[in-house]
Amino acid sequence: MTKGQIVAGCLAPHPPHLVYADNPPQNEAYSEGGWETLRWGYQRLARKLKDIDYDAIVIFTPHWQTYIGTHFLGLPEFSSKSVDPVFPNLFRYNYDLKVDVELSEAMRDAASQEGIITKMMRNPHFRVDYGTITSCHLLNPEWDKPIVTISSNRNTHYYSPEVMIEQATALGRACAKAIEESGKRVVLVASHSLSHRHFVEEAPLPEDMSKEHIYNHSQYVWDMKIVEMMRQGKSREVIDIMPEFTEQTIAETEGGGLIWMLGAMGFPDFPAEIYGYQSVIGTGNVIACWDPNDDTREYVL
Ligand code: 2X7
Ligand code: FE2
Repeated sequence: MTKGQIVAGCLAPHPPHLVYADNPPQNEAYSEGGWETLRWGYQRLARKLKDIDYDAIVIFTPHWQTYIGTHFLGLPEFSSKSVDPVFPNLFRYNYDLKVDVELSEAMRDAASQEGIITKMMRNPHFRVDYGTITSCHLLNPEWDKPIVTISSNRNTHYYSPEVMIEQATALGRACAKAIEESGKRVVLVASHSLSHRHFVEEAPLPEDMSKEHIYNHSQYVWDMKIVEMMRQGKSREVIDIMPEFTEQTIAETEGGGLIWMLGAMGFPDFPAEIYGYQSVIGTGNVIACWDPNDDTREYVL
């Protein structure tokens, strides 16, 4: 069997506002648009992924929070309505998604061998979190690939950012090994924002772009520092300054997604493709892709 491989790694933020702004038939809310910089960036990345031959999407989300170990989706299908608990006015999305259970179990086994506590989610009534739904919808609106969601074990809160780096890196290594042995071609997705302070009051019209801006200048400066390092291929350095970045900007990196993904990819030293940066209700969001193929990697923005 040919070795499996990671064919792309995407940093894919999941503000539900982006799905709301798109008005897909699955979402019950209606909008007049908004956040085009991110949505157009997502559309471009989705077009790139269409040209890549791959079997499954593996996504790590900070909105499936588990306190005892790392959990993996473990049934072939999940369908329900996903409602954002903070923004139910924007996001009530009817989903029906397929899971690559074989790959999920293989990653779980590999993670267990690394000493990580794990569990398969076998409850058919489990509601898949809105981070998974939003990032997957925007990267692959056709939903024509099976996915695997991996939960975020709360290492940062329970222990420290340093322990999260250790654990999420080990998990990434384990997932990469399982992917290699599976023979499958896989897209990895870290679903989260960068800086994460957000306004506590919503504009009367959420998509009123005259009200949208980054929470404060220091959040912006931190985000740009991280984006610049991504552009320069300094993924290890991004991880090195992550504890301070996370603390200063309450960044959603605390969930471990980016660490997991870069760890699985062996901390790439090639430049990330940047597809867009924009604030959503004050948070900082970048869409980025690490394409390991020298022939297809682009300078996007
Ligand atoms: O989960 C989110 C987020 N990460 C960023 C912005 C707004 C809402 O939800
Ligand atoms: Fe989030």
